[in-house]
Amino acid sequence: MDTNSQNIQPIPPFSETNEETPEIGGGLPIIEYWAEHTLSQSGPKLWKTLLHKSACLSCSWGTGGQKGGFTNEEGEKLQRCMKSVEAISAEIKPAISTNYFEKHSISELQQLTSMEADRLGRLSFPMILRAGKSHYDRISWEEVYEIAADAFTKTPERVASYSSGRSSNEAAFLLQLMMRAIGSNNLADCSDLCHAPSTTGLREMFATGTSVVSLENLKQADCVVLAGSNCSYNHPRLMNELIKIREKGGKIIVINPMMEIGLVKFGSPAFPVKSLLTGYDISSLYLQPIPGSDTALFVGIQKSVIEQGLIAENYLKAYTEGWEAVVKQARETSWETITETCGVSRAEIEAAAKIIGSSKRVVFGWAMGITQHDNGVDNVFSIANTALMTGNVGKEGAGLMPVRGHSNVQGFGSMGVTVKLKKEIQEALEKLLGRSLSAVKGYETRSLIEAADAGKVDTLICLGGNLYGANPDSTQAKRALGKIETIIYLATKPNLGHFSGLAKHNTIVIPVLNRFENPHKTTVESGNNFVRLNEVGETHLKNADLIPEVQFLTELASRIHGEFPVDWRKLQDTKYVRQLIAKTIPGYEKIATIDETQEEFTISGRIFTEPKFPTDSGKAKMFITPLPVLKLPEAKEFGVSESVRGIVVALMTGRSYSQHNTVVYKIDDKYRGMPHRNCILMNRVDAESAGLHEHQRVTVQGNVGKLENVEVIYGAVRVGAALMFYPEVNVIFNARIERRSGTPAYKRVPAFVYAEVRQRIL
Ligand SMILES: Nc1nc2c(c(=O)[nH]1)N[C@H]1C(S)=C(S)[C@@H](COP(=O)(O)OP(=O)(O)OC[C@H]3O[C@@H](n4cnc5c(=O)[nH]c(N)nc54)[C@H](O)[C@@H]3O)O[C@H]1N2
Ligand SMILES: Nc1nc2c(c(=O)[nH]1)N[C@H]1C(S)=C(S)[C@@H](COP(=O)(O)OP(=O)(O)OC[C@H]3O[C@@H](n4cnc5c(=O)[nH]c(N)nc54)[C@H](O)[C@@H]3O)O[C@H]1N2
Ligand code: SF4
Ligand SMILES: [Mo]
Repeated sequence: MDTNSQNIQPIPPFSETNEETPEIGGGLPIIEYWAEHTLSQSGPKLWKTLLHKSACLSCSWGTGGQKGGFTNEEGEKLQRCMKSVEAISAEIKPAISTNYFEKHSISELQQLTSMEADRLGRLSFPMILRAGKSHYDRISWEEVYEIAADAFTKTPERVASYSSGRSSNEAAFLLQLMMRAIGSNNLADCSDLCHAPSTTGLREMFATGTSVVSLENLKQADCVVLAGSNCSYNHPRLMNELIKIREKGGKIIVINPMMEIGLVKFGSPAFPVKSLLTGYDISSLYLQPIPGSDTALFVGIQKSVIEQGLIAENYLKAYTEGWEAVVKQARETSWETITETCGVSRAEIEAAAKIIGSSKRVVFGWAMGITQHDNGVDNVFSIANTALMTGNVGKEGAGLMPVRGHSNVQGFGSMGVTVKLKKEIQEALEKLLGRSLSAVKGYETRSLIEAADAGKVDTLICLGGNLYGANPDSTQAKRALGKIETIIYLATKPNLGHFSGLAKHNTIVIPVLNRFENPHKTTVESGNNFVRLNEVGETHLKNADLIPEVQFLTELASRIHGEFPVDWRKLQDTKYVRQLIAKTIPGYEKIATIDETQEEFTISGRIFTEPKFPTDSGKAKMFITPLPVLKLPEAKEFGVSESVRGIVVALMTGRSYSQHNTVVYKIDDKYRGMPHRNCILMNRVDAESAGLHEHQRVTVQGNVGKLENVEVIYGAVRVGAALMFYPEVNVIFNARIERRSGTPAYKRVPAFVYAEVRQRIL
C-alpha cells in the first residue's frame, strides 16, 4: 500500500460508532449557527462588533484587527469562525439587573452551572461580598480602592496575581509592573495550566518560548504534524490552512488518542460548496496513541527516520548540539518498548516517519494533548528532536508551532506576566525601578493554590479568568482561596469562581470593558507572534458603571506606589504604556510608533527561517527524552468495594464543542455525539469488558472525588482511554504536576468507571 497517499488506518464510519455523530466536522451546522445569530435580534450588534477593528476575543489564531474583523495577517478575508460569534454573543448580552444580587444569596449562586452563570449577562457595577454576609453588595469605587490599596500593603511575598489571556498587552504590562514594584514575583497566569511546557521546552532548546513559524510559513508547508490539538473545535481557522495544504497535495499527520471527526473531514464556510456536501479530507494518517505516551511515539518516529535513512545528519552536525545522545537513544530503544508504551503499531509509526522524512517542509503543531502531562516538557522535546532530526527547524515553510490558547495569552507572557522572567526584561525593569527585582521565586498557578492552602497568601488580584474552575481538585481550590483575606476579580462576565472562589474577608468583583469597548487603543499578540492593534470602541451597556482594565490598574498602582517608578495616572493613556513596552520588551520595538503608523507587525526575532538560533552557541540544544512508564492504578486503589465490577481508564479532560475554557455556551457536543455535559466518552470494547453498555449511567471515581449519574457514550477513542469535560470533571482529581513547568496532567487522569449497584433493602 502506498502510505503516502492513503490512510493507513481505516477511518471509522462515525455514525456507526455512535448514531448521533455527523460524518464531517464543521459543515452545515456552522453556517446555520451563523445565520441564526447574525439574523437574530442581536444580529446588528453582533455585526457591528464583528466589523470592529479589533482582534477576535476567542482563540490565539488572532483573526481581526486593523484590516477589519474578517482578515488574517496575510490580508486574507473571510477569516472569522463561529467561535468568534459565540464569544461576541456572550459579551453583547444585556447587563445583569441591578437587584439580581440583592435577590440571590451566595448559596443560591453557588448552585448555578457554568452556563447559567454566563447567561446571567454582563457585570455592570462593582460589588463586594464581605465576610459573614450572604449577598454581594454594590460598593463605591472609593471604597474599592481603599480596600484594595490596603490589601496590597501586605508583605510582598503574601501578595499575588492570577491572569488569563483575554485582556490586552497594556493591562498585562501594568499588572506585572505594579507587582514587581511591590517586590512580588507572584504572577501566576493561565499559561501555567496550558502551554508552560512548550515555553520551558522551547526555551531550553532554542532560547525562544513561542512558535517559530509565521502564517506565511505555514502556508508553504507540504506536511503538518498535528499532535494533541483539536483545532477543529478550538482554532477553527487553522483548519482552512490544513485544507489548503491537503488540496495542494500535502500531508497531514494527526496524533490523538481520540479520533476527532473534524480532523478527519472538515467543512469550512471559507470553501462553502464542497464543505456543505462532503467536506475536505484533513488527516492523511491518523495515529491514536495511549494518552501520555507521545514521547514514545516520537522516539519511534525518530528511530524509523534513522532506519529509513531519512535522517538529516549534516544538518544535525552543523546546527545542533547534543544530537548524538538523542540519536543513540532512538537507536537503542527497542521497537517493543516503543510500541508497547505508545500502543501504536510499528507499521503506523514507520508510515509517519516516511511521510515526515520525505516531505520538504514540515510544520509540527501541538496543543494540550502534548503539554498537559507530567512529562509535558519531554513531549515537547521529543517533537522538537524529531523536527531537528529531519532538518525542519529554521527554514521557510517548516518549524515548531505550539497552537496557543487564549487570544492574548502569549502577549501576557511577552509582557513579563510569568514567574520565569527573561533576563532582558528583568534588566530593563531593574533599570526602570532603579533597584533589583525581588529574588524570591514567584508562585505559578499550582504553587499559588498550594501556598494559599498553606495560609501563605493574603491578597490576590485576578485579571480575568476563573482560577477556581480552571484548577484540578475543586475542593482544594475552594478551600485554598477561602484562606486568602482579599480577592479582587476583574471580569466582564460572572463565572463560577466569583461564587465559589471566595476570600476569607472581602471578595470584590470589578466589571470591566472588553477589547472592543475600550475608550483607548490596546494591543494583543497572536500565537503566530503577530501584534494586533484594537481600535477604540464603545459598550452597548448604557448607564453601567464599568471600568477599563488599564484605568483600574493604574489608579490602584498610583494609590500603592504614588509616582514610583512612573506617573501611573499618565499611563491611563495607553500610548505611554506602549512606549514603555517598546523600551522593555524584546522584539516589541515597533509598538512605539503603532499609534501613528497603525502598522500591525510580527515581533522581531521570533520566526526562524535560518537554522541559527539565539542560544549562546547559535545552535539548537537537543535533550534525550526518557520514555514514560504508564501504569494505571488498580481498581482497588480507588477505594470502591472490591466486588464492584468496572474499568480503570486514562481519562482525558478537555473542551466540548461549545465552551470556552470554564465557560459553557451549550450543553451538547454534537460532533462527538455527547448530548450533555455529564457524559463519559468510551470505547465500546472497554465498556463491554466491564459489563457496561451505551447510555448506561455510571459513577466515575477519581483520586479525590466522584461524579455520579454519568452517561456512557461510545466513540472513536482508543481502547483504555476516555474523555470528559472540564470544569465539571475537576472535582474528581488532584492532578500530577509537570515538574519543570508546574502544569497539571489534565490529559491523563486515572479514573475508575463503574455502575453503582443498588443495595437491596432487606
Ligand atoms: N472554542 C474554543 N476555543 C478555544 C478554547 C475553548 O475552550 N473553546 N480554549 C483555548 C485555550 S485556553 C486552549 S489551551 C486551546 C485548547 O485547545 P486544544 O488543546 O485543542 O483543546 P483540548 O480539548 O484541551 O484537547 C485537545 C486534544 O488533545 C487530545 N489529547 C488528549 N490526550 C492526549 C495525549 O496524550 N496525546 C495526544 N497526542 N493527544 C491527546 C484530545 O483528544 C483533544 O482532541 O484552545 C483555545 N481555543
Ligand atoms: N480539567 C481541565 N482543566 C483545565 C484544562 C483542561 O484541558 N482540562 N485547561 C486549562 C487551560 S489550557 C486553561 S488556559 C485554563 C483556563 O483558565 P482561565 O483562563 O482561568 O479561565 P477562563 O474560563 O478562560 O476564564 C473566563 C473568564 O474570564 C473573564 N473574562 C473574559 N473576558 C475578559 C476580559 O476581557 N477581561 C477580563 N478581565 N476578564 C475577562 C470572564 O469573567 C470569564 O468568565 O483552564 C485549565 N483547566
Ligand atoms: S480561529 Fe480563533 S481567532 Fe480566528 S476567528 Fe476563530 S476563534 Fe477567532
Ligand atoms: Mo489554555
